[in-house]
Order: sequence, then C-alpha cells, then structure tokens
Amino acid sequence: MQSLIIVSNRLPVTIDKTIKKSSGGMVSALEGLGDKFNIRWIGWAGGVVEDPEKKEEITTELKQKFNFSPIFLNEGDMEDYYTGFSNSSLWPLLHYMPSNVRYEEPWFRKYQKVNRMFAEKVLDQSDPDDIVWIHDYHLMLLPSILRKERPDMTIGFFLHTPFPSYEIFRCHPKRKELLEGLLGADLIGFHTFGYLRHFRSTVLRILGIESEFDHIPVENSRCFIDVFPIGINSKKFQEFLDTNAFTRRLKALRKVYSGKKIVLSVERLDYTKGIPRRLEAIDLFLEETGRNDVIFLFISIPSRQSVPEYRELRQEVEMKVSQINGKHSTIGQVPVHFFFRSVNFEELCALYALADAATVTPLIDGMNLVAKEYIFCQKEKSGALILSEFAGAAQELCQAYVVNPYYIRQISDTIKQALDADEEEKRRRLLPMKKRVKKHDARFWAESFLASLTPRCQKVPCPVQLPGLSPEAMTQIGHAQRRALFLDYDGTLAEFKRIPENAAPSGEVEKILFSLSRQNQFDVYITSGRKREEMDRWFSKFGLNLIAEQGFCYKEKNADDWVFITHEADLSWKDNLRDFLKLHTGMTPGSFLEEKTASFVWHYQNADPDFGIWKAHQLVSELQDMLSNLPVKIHHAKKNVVIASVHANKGAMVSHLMAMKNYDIALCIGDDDTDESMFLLSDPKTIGINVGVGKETGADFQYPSPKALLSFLEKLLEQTQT
Ligand code: GDG
Repeated sequence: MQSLIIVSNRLPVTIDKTIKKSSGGMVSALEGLGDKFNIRWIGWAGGVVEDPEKKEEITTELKQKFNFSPIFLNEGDMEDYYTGFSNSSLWPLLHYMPSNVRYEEPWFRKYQKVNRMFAEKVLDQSDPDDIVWIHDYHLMLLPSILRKERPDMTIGFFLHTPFPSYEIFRCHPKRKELLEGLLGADLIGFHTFGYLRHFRSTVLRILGIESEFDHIPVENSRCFIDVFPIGINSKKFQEFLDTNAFTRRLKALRKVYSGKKIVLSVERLDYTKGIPRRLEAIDLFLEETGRNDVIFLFISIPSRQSVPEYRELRQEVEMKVSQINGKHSTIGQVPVHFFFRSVNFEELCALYALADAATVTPLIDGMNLVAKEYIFCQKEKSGALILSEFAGAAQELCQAYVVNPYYIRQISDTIKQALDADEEEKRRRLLPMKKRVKKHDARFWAESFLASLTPRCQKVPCPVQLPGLSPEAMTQIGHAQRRALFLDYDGTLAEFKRIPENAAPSGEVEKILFSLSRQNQFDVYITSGRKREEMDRWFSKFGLNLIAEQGFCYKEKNADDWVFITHEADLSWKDNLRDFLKLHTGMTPGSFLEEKTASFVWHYQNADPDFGIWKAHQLVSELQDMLSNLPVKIHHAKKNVVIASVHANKGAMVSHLMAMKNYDIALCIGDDDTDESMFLLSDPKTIGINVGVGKETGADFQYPSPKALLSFLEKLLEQTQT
C-alpha cells in the first residue's frame, strides 16, 4: 500500500501521564484514508522533553499506538521557531496585520533549523515512492529542503491560513526565502481562490516568476496551485448528534437557559477573530434594543499567552465584557457569559445545537470551521449564522447573514435581524448550507487534495509539447556534408536575465561555446537581437560566426567587418517613431529603450510586472495602427517589444547564408517570437528547435530549458563526430 506521510507542526496528541490522541478535523479526515494509504504522521509532540530516556519512551509509544514520529524541540527552539517566528512574525503577516509583525534574526535561524530537523525526520522515515503532505505556515521552508535532497519526491503543501496580498507579504524581511521554500512542493493548496490569486501575484512580484493559471514553473518542473476548502469532521459530529447523551445534554442546557435567546461565539482568543469589535456591536445592540432575554455566550480558548499581543487582547476583552455587563445587567440577567477556557466536544455540540445564532466575525480567517460545525449541529431548529465576509467559509456559506466585521452597526443590526427572523426564513438559509457542509467535509477535502497531488506528480521532468530531436532528424544531420547551427543566445543558450548586461556568457554556457568553436562538424552562428558592439565584446573570444540585430547583419568568424544583409532598407520610420517611444518609456517607470541600426527594442523586464505587460499590449496595439503600411515588423518577445525593419529578420538571414554557403542542413534554435521566422522557413533543409514550454511555436522539436538544450548540444557534438 502507498505510504502517506503527514507533516505538521504539532502531532494530534496530548502527552500527560498517558498519551491521548486529539481529534481535529484533519485527524479524522486522514483516518478515513486508512484504506487507501499507510499513514504516518510527523510533528512536534508539544512541550519540552529533555530526558533522553523519556524521549525514547514517548517515541516508542507514539510509534506503536498511532504510527506517529515525534520531533522534540528544546526551550530555545520553542521560543524562537514557534512563539517567535511562527506566531509573532508569520501569523500576523498572513492575517493582514503587519503592525503586529515582529522579527528577530535568531528567530529565522531557528525556523530554518527546525524546518531542517523536520526534513531529516521525513527523509529518515520515508521511501522514495512515498507521498509527503506538509501542513501550514510553520513549515514553509520544508518543501524546498526536501526537494533538494530528493528531487523525485511527491510533496504536497496545504496552507491553513490566508495568503495575503503582495503589499502585505512584501513587508516580511524573509519574503523571498519563504516563497522559495514553498515552491519545492508539487502542489500547494489554499482554502480560497483569493489566497491563490495573491500567492501568484506575490511570486511574480517578489521572485519575478510568471505563473500559468494552474502552476508556477520552477526550474525543470512545475509547482501546481489549487483551491481545496477544508471541511469538518462530519462523521464524528453526526455520530454524537445521534446519541442519547447529546439529547440529554441539550435538554439540560435548555433548562438552564429557558426563556433566553442564546448567541454563541467559539474561538481561540486571537486578535484575528474580531472579538473586541463584536463586543462593541453587542453593546450597541443591548443599548438600542434594551432586550434582557438575550445571552451572549463566549467560549474563548486560551491561546499563545506567551505572545504579548495575546495577553493584551485578553485584558482588553475581559475589560470590555465587564463594562458591558456592568452597564446592561439586570437582576437575574447578565448578558455576556464569558468562558476563558475550552469545553469538551460533547458540550460544544450541545451548545451549537442550543444557540439561536452564532456570531463568527473574524477580521480575517483562513476558513473557520466553527461556522461549518454550527451549521451541521442544527438539528431540531434552524439557527442563524452571522458570518464575517473575511472568513474563508463565507465563500461557501453564501446563505449566512454575512457581515463586515469592522462595521459595528451592521453587526448589531444583523444580530437583531437574525434573532427576529421567522423559522421559515432561517430554514431557507440553513438547508443549502447544511447540504454543502455535509458533502464537502474533511474527508472530501483530504481526498480531493491527494487526488490532485498524485497524478500530477508522475515524475515527468518537464512538460513539453513537442519531442526532442527525433532519431530520423539525427540521421539526416549525420548524413549531411555541410552543416550549419543557428543558435539564438538570450533565453536559448543562456537563461533570461532581468538586466540584459548580466547575461554575458559564463560557466556552462561559456564551456559549450568553447566546445562549439573547437569542433568542425557545424558552422556555428550565434544569432541574436543584440547590437554588433555587444556581440563583438561578448563572443569574439570564441571565434564563432555572429549574426546581430535580429538578422540585419553578420560577421564571419575570421572577418574584421560586419556585413549588412541589404543597403537598401528604408529606415526613415525610425525618426518618426523615436520620440513616441521615448514618451512611452518615460511613462513606464523601470522600462528602457534600445536603438539599433534597423530596430528599436523597448524593454520592460524591470518595470512593475503587471503595469509593464499592460503598457506592452498598449504599445503593440498603437504601433500596429501607426506602422501598418510601413516595412516594419513588431514582435512582442520576452519582456520586450521589438520594432524592426522587415530586413532585420533571422529567417531571411538564414536563407541568405544557406544559399551562399550551400549548406545541406541547418539547425535553427531559438526561444522567442523573433526566432519564429527561422522556424517558419519552408526549406526542408532547415530543422527548427524551440526552447521553452507551453508556447505556440512553428518549430519541429523542443527542449524545455536552456539547461536541457545544453545537454542536447553536447550530445549532438558527440554523435556527429567522425
Ligand atoms: C486554522 C485556521 C482554518 C474550538 N473551541 C473548542 C473546540 N474548538 C475547535 C472547533 C474547531 C477548531 O477548534 C477551530 O477551528 P477554526 O477553523 O475555527 O480555527 P483555527 O484553530 O484557527 O484553525 C482556520 C483551520 O486552521 C483549518 O484549516 O479553518 O482558518 O486559522 O474545529 O470545534 N473544540 C472543543 N472545545 C472547544 O472549546 N472540543
């Protein structure tokens, strides 16, 4: 059976005198998958255990009882990795609260260290074919650490919190490292499309990687992104709702609160949950309605009390509760019942079933399971769910009473509306939500995530539309006497660089260029859009033929001078266009204009990515109108727009040289729009090879990346050697 390794910050256990399994949604969702997978779970056991014997004991028991493998953190790890980096830095960042974000350098070092500890454990506990599913913001570096060690590993990552907009995420000092860490996964799951959308735009703006609609290209592979809203452990709730114990408990609670309307709040005491504003709304409600038959029941679970913001929040909330009660209590009626503790599962179910309304008004929340659990537990009556539009759950529970958690009057009015609504109205809202919550439960969530993860990770190194060079083409090349190789540079031989000057040949590229200069099987032409001077500066040392300015001129390897393809090109359009292009450049900060003998190139790789592409489309559309009757071609290439004389054409130059030199075969290799003129030549003696993925091309064959092309070239030289 296939093994599934779940990795999360905490193991779902409480270790006291005995070890007990705790039962969150995730535990039960995964338990249900036991028939499909052999499940192992890796995570922190909680607390600090120093004694090696005790560690050994816990490890053995966890393994035997539950197939869990514990990570042990020391005091320092706990403070820096958990309380510090995870809860005081990442949590507020991911929840749009940059003013609460604190950052200390040692915290990140510990976060790296603990992520590595998790990686070691995963590597130690897994076989190459296992599936690894990592959970949440505590382990954002883990996917890439694992990927480095095991390039073929199947790795999924699910983020349980929101992913904020780029403007927020960019505030974090380690934004780049965090994103790079995540991109080691094969699949990243989010609760909502909004979070996915923010993630894509953040990756574009911080890492400069443009994503496809469903994946982000990463080196030679793809990191898929998709939406999987988590659900509740419906089986467990249903089982309890069907018992007599539940009926008894509900009856008892009804007796206690007889004659009262109950409005319930259940959450960890966290500043994301919108508790102070909700209390203000309650204050307003009580003031305006004067009702003394409504009880607001707060179950506030103590959380992260070692973080100062949480201690302050507790004080603020307790103060507000006492003010409201001081103001609105009457004999026999205290409006806010505040419990700073958790209740057991049975009590929780009974409270859900009892409450006439639930107020779930977080300022922001990844999903919020309480909202779904409340809906599920409505059995005999129809309770009203008052739900923040900023909880992920609001995307699914559209029939709830949706409120803006910052709009106190609206919350107050909605409580009134919900309590006054008749049974039919409440049922009309409840039933479709109940149906959805029941069907899309935690098991459904886990199954759909894994169903997406497994087929996508078939270890295909890189997706290409076209195959690499065929054996027949290789034979054709082998038989040819006079062979030419037209080789584009940027994006083909060398990876595309944000700053064009930084793409000078080095390392592997330099090595292959020297190999090409030493061989005599092919006449090699470096076929670029770059200027003549730059070509001379970068390539003269290799002793190769050069073609510059998109095919407008060439220089043979031993020659001193450049030869132009024609002296009759009409270039007068350039004078009319120059000022227009300069104006366009000025209006697009970060862009720049390059002028060549027979062309202009407007580069926007350093402009704001969205604005740059928008201005490029605008430019192309305006130029098409302006230049329609002139001998000019417009190419929207990679992060640039080329406006070139029709004579600056790589295809035309290839034809010219083929005829002049009588080649029997020519391999034309390139990656962008300006190379298509070579691929579209109808001469059967040319073979087109495109470098890239997912793009329409007229080439015959394809390699996914410059790296893949370099290996192909090495092989080509070997195989054509006589
Ligand atoms: C994170 C994201 C996302 C609460 N009080 C008691 C109690 N609970 C249980 C509830 C519910 C769970 O705790 C709380 O889940 P939430 O989803 O509301 O919130 P977080 O813990 O912050 O979870 C969140 C979630 O991950 C899943 O992806 O929805 O957005 O922040 O299941 O029932 N359980 C018991 N007693 C209590 O007093 N027994």
